[in-house]
Amino acid sequence: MAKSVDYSLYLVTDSTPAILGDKDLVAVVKAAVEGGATIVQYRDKTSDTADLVRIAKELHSVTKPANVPLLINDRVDVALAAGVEGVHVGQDDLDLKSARQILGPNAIIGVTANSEEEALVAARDGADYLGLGTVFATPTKENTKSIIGTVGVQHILSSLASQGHDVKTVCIGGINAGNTQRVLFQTASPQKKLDGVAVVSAIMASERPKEAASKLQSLVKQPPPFA
Ligand code: TZP
Ligand code: MG
Repeated sequence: MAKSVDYSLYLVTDSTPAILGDKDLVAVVKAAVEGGATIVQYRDKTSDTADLVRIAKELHSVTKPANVPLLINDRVDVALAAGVEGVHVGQDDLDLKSARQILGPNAIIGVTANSEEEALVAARDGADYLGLGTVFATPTKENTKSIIGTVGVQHILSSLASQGHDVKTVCIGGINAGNTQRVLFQTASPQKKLDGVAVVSAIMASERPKEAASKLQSLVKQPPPFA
């Protein structure tokens, strides 16, 4: 049974000065949630374990009252220790089945997939959602394995549908207010469309994260003008 989670505007955090600037991480996430982010992933590649748990708990204190799930990037142990709703794992992280064993059936577990094969395996193994991408090249994550474009995302969605998988999907990489509607439109097939878009810099780098989230949320919900 699919969990009832709104993936429409998925915020992935970034605490690096190049993106966050001198803003406060928790304040930005709070503003983004107020603006319309529906799910948040705490992604932090530099803090030590104790800080990760502490910051995750702080973020949870702003996401939980809003009923917005908080997931932790990479680290199942941190998700467990902080008592958040789930994790997002990449292909090189703890495997999905082990993450599920540790966190249990109610946890939200997402997996990065940038090929049809990765997507089908993760769907088969019980991922709640897939993060598809990288869609467009982005300075936020330079060492991405491959840029798959909207064509690549559409291909994966079609093969998931043809194999009967109802796993939820978002895409990530270079998504912003200027291309959100086009991405949703160009990746959709009659059988399956994205459940949302995932963004880092479009919200985290904004001086007005609440407005940035609100704009993105309205774009995700509106049919594109060229449909
Ligand atoms: N995974 C693939 S691309 C990416 C991640 C975490 C970064 C996306 O950042 P932005 O700023 O939304 O392009
Ligand atoms: Mg990872």
